[in-house]
This record gives sequence, C-alpha cells and structure tokens, in this order.
Amino acid sequence: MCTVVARAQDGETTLPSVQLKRAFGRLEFHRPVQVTHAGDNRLFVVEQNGRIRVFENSPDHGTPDVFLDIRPKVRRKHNEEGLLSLAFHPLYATNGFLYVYYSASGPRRGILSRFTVSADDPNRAEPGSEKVILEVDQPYGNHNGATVLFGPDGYLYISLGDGGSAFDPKDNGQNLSTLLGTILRIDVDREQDGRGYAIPPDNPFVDRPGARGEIWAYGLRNVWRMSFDRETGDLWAGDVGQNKWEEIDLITRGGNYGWRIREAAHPFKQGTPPDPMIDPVVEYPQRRGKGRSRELVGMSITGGYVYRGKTQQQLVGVYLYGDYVTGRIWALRYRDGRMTEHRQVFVPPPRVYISSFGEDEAGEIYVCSFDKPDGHGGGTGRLYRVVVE
Ligand SMILES: [Ca+2]
Repeated sequence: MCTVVARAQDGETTLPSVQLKRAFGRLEFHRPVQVTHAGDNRLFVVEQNGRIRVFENSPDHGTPDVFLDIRPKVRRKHNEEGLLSLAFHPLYATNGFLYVYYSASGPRRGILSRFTVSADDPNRAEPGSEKVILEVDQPYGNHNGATVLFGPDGYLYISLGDGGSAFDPKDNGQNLSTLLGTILRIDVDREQDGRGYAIPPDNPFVDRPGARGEIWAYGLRNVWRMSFDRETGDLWAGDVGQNKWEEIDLITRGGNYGWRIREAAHPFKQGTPPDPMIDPVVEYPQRRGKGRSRELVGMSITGGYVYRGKTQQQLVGVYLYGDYVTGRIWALRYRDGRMTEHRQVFVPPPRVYISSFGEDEAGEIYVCSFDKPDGHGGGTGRLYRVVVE
C-alpha cells in the first residue's frame, strides 16, 4: 500500500526542466487524444471525432493515412465523448487485432471493440471488422475514461469514469457492482459466459458476492490516461479531481482509490469504504494562494509515462504527467515504495492543452495538445516531443 502523500513543490532536485518540441513538421490533427505505436516504427494518432491516423515515425513521414474512420458510430455530444483510446494486441504483428474505446448513442454508452487490420494494407484497418467486446451504459455525458492498454500479463486494462455529472451522484466510485469508477482487467483472448471476453481467474473480486469480476481497482473518479512502466510493470494513473485536488495513483490489485469518500487525500463525503483506501502518490491543488494572488495550478490531470527512452538520459526512470487546462508538466521519481523527488518541470506557453502523453516503441515520449480546450465547433491539435531543456 502506498501511503506517501506529497504536495506539488519545488526543491533540491535532479529532475531536469523539459521543453515541448514540435514533432513531425507541421502535422495537425483533429483533437488528438492519444498517440501510440504498434511496434513497427509507425505512430498512430487517435482523433476524438472518430478517426485514427498513421504515419512513419521518421523525418520524411509524409501525409498521415487514415487507418480507421468510425466517425459515424462515434458520439460527440459532450466535450468528453468521442473515440478515446486505442491499444494494439501484444501479438498484433501476427493477428492484426486492435482495440478501441468510444462513446456511442442509443443508449448513451461506451463501447470497447476489436478491429482487424487489412490483409493487404498495413495502413488501413477494416472498418467492417468490428467485434464488440464490452458495452458500458453511461448515465451522463462526462467521465467516460478511458484508456485501454495491454499489461505485461497480456490482459487488457480499461479505465472507466464514475459515470459523470459531478460529485458522483450515484456513488458509483465505491460500488463494486458497477463497472463505473474503476480500472478493469479482462482477457480478450478467451470468451466466457456469453461475453466477448473472459475474466482472469486471479482478478481480485471474482469471489466477492455482488462484485463485478472484471474490476482490478476502484474508487476512481475519471482516470484520464494511465500507463505501465515498461521496466517495472508499475501501473500509473492520473485521476481527475472534482473542484480541489488532482492526483496521481499507483494502481495495485484490488486497490480502492477513495472516490467519493476522498478527493485525492482529502475527505470529500461521508461513506464506508468496502476496502481500505489508498492515498495518491502525489496530488496538487487546482488553485493555491489566497485572494487576488490566487493562482490556477490546474483543473484536470493528464496521466503520463515513466520515461524509458534513449535520447533523454536525465529523464530515465522519471514519471512525467501534466494538466490539461494549464499545460503544466511535473516530474517525479519513485523508489522502493516512496516518492523521492517531485517538481514542476515545464512552464507552458499560452494555449497548450495537454490531452495526452504517449510513447513510441523506443520509449520516447510525446505530448498531444489541443489548440483550445472545448471541442465544440472543431479544434485542431498537434504533437510535441518531450526533451530536456
Ligand atoms: Ca483517489
């Protein structure tokens, strides 16, 4: 259990300041919410309105191809709805399977689906190949999660928000009978009991009466981006706060991350947690100071990555994360169960909205940024590399 709580502050540190360097010439994307790879020197950018674009991860990348276009299926009524995440199967090179999570209508819900790459064009997934794996009803338009990614164990992990509105009105966070407010862990290589997936037998709640066996961790408000440290296997998540506190969590098997009894490490609403609650590794206040000097620190956390690349030696082993609204980036080191260093390492220029971090197969880290926060009426975005200043 992690019980270390530290607040955002500067101090003696080996953590280097970083810069965002515009990547891939002048390529622009429609509200890029994720950049990822399939292990073959290409990058895939998820556009929130329902397209995935692909290009060579090289200086002469050319114009990105449209890898998948499911815009007609994707619901975009709320700013947080859309095509939200993409993950390639660990055996993608041989089976061609990719998994996406998107918002849909009729009824309002989130859909996890599998698609298959074209047999004769690696830059195109077959739009007709969709196989729905899981559907989750969404009571409100916001807090849909979602990140999908495969763990080192080969299982698919999915972050799901608490269902939305504000203050978690249905108390989904502490309710193990709903998939909302959780991170799920499922086996997409097997089917079971009429579902498009199986529940791994070592999931934490498979034997608890009334609990959903898919749940890996809960008490989460809206994990917007999570990642595995490719060296240690640690699962890092950024959980978006209500009105006061944003937090980074280290996700452990069966962990209860407190929402809505707590917002980050702070009491929020009375309740009896089904399991002991785990404090965040780190939190920051949305605002600090008093009166006129009150400063906006951030309003919506974006979880990042532990850097394991080659080109930025000072960042190796450092976890980077940011804030969507202010564009700030922080870094931390974590060792032997506790955080040893933490500070803000990037002061953003205006109009940088960090929608996601991502990495290529070499472990180099990228940032997806929107040009403006609200998606209604369009909105472009771009990719940056994270480099030491
Ligand atoms: Ca929490």
